[in-house]
Amino acid sequence: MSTKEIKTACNRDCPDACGMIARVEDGRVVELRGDPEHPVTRGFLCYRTNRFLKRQYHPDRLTTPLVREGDSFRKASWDEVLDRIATTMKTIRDESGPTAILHYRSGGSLGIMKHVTDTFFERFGPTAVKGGDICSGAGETAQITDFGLSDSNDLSDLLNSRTIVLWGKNPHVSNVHLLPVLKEAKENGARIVTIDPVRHKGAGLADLVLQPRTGGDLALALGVAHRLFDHDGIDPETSEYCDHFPEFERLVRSRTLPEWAAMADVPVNGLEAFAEMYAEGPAAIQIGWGMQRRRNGSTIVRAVDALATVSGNIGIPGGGASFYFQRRGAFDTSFQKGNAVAPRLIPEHSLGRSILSADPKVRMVWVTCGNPVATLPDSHATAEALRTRDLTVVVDSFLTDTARSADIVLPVTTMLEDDDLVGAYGHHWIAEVTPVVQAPGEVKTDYEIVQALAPKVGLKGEFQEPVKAWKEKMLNTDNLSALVTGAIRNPGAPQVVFADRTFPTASGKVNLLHDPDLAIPNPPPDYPLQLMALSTRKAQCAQWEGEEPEGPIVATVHPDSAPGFTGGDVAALESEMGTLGVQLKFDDRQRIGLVLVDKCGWLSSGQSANAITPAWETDAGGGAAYYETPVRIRPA
Ligand SMILES: Nc1nc2c(c(=O)[nH]1)N[C@H]1C(S)=C(S)[C@@H](COP(=O)(O)OP(=O)(O)OC[C@H]3O[C@@H](n4cnc5c(=O)[nH]c(N)nc54)[C@H](O)[C@@H]3O)O[C@H]1N2
Ligand SMILES: Nc1nc2c(c(=O)[nH]1)N[C@H]1C(S)=C(S)[C@@H](COP(=O)(O)OP(=O)(O)OC[C@H]3O[C@@H](n4cnc5c(=O)[nH]c(N)nc54)[C@H](O)[C@@H]3O)O[C@H]1N2
Ligand code: SF4
Ligand SMILES: [Mo]
Repeated sequence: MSTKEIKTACNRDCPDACGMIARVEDGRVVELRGDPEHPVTRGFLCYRTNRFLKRQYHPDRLTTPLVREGDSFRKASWDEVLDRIATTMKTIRDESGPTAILHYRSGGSLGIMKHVTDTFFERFGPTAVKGGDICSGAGETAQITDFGLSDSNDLSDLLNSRTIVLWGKNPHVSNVHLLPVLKEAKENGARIVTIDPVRHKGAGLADLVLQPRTGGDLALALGVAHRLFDHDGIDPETSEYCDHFPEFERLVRSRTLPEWAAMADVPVNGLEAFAEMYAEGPAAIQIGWGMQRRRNGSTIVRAVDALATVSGNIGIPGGGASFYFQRRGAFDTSFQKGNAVAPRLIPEHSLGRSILSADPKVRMVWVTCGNPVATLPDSHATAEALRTRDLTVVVDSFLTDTARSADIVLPVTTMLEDDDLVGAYGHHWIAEVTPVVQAPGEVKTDYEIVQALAPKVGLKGEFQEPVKAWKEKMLNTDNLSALVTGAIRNPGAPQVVFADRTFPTASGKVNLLHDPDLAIPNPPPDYPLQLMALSTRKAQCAQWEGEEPEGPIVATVHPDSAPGFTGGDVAALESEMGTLGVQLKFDDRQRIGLVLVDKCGWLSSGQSANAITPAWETDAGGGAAYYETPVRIRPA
């Protein structure tokens, strides 16, 4: 028996980008564990990747290309499918121009090599691509507007904080490698505040818990700033490095502190307690990704940025308003121009309806690293849009909801078979993804698919380069060889971002929020509850590790949100878009008015919250306002 242990990295859409060690026996991975030498991974993986081998060796994995025949699929050869795809692509480009082809890529793998697939479509067209970003577009746009850049102090810098605010963030589920840092910070004497309308495990770490109304964070941030203005908590140098400071002060003083507290629906003494802790800095705010998926999501992040700035917490150790780490910061992908040259952007938050109504028509869609039918709002429209094109190609390793809507499905490698590089959006380390085992059957990597297709559409040259050449192009060679022995810290990443208090904005100063729309969207009286479909530790978005839930989806509510029902009841959850079967679970720690379910259940299992979620856009950045769907509970 041959046994070896190989270092690799996790490429999943997760802030942590863990270092992993794969134990391989006779060509089969028998164990995956966290790399103890990776300073962020610290030797452990999350619940879902600890179970990844179920997915790796799942009997449903696709091993050959599939071609639609009526309502089902037949197996086909690569030659057959690639010839058909190439012919269709060229015909559509001749007849309708490349804008009639949409290349849609999501976060199935955060590998940097996936940019090469984008490049292929750019060179062939450029074709249409998605516009906006449903995941983090609102928050990133907010931070770019305020600071010129969205980046964070080093993760370990939290150990310099006196106060850490988890603002709309659930690290026990979505960012588990933040937990050891938080625990260490606590041992050093830091206090933790959690601010989330949903009561989750993070509250257990906290010295103060606030549960504002959803979207009320804007008022909460301004209320805290109000108290800082009245209690000597403002950095005296603020006006030197900020634009719009007087307007920001006017905005903050346009309401009294109790009025801001009422708008946020938190007790006045809770807001005051938070402001007192925050004023005793350095104070770091960890801005969660969930909070910005709202119609006022970008404004909320701008208000939080402004609070962090005027309190003097930007550009200092232990401070910050951390939303994102520049995960591509160590890589040069300038060979690809992206949205700058794309002739057409199809808004991601409303992908299905936007394809259906596009004029001129979108005739072909290529989906890679994504399952938009399950994961984007308005699942039925997305499925219909994909089913009604001249050609829809889906590249995946499972017959997902999206693959089921395709004409051709191409089988792709998993992260244990791929060859790539990853950066993280939750820390500054980069690592190499190593193919630890061979792909089964006729499975190819995304790059191998492009390599095979390129000559058939008249693109040669760069797409015949080996992976190593691309990696070297994207990262300097010395670093590439350093990566073989494990992760390295991006040498260009700051320890403290904006330490010199100059900002890559037009004026070089922080652009403080000053003229926001203060309205907080409310559900209408006939659908008085709000549906929030949130991340679960059991799944990576719509990848359920072979444990897809069955039966009605569990909906957690405060008992007063469902009068006349009892916990355990099966009920119908209705929105204006349709009905979802749910089983009610009562939890009186939750806010009245919220309905909590796991995100990204499959449409084909009747579990898709997105089937009843309208395609609402965030106020900036083209995000999806996932968590505002007005619903009501009816007897089943
Ligand atoms: N286990 C697991 N981990 C994951 C994922 C997964 O599917 N499963 N998904 C990954 C992905 S795609 C991403 S983008 C990241 C981040 O994934 P997210 O799921 O965005 O994670 P969080 O940043 O924790 O944000 C969720 C929190 O935001 C809160 N929130 C929502 N609305 C509001 C509001 O109005 N105010 C406040 N204060 N809070 C609000 C929710 O109640 C929730 O606790 O995690 C990744 N990690
Ligand atoms: N209601 C609601 N919906 C949400 C969210 C929410 O909070 N609420 N969260 C949203 C967020 S933050 C995000 S980021 C999206 C995520 O949306 P998606 O990115 O669509 O999520 P996944 O289900 O992870 O789909 C990724 C697919 O890529 C495949 N894959 C994995 N590796 C590779 C590879 O190397 N190549 C190819 N071609 N495919 C690969 C996987 O098998 C999987 O089917 O979901 C969003 N949807
Ligand atoms: S999904 Fe995230 S936490 Fe889990 S192993 Fe991958 S990078 Fe680490
Ligand atoms: Mo995401």
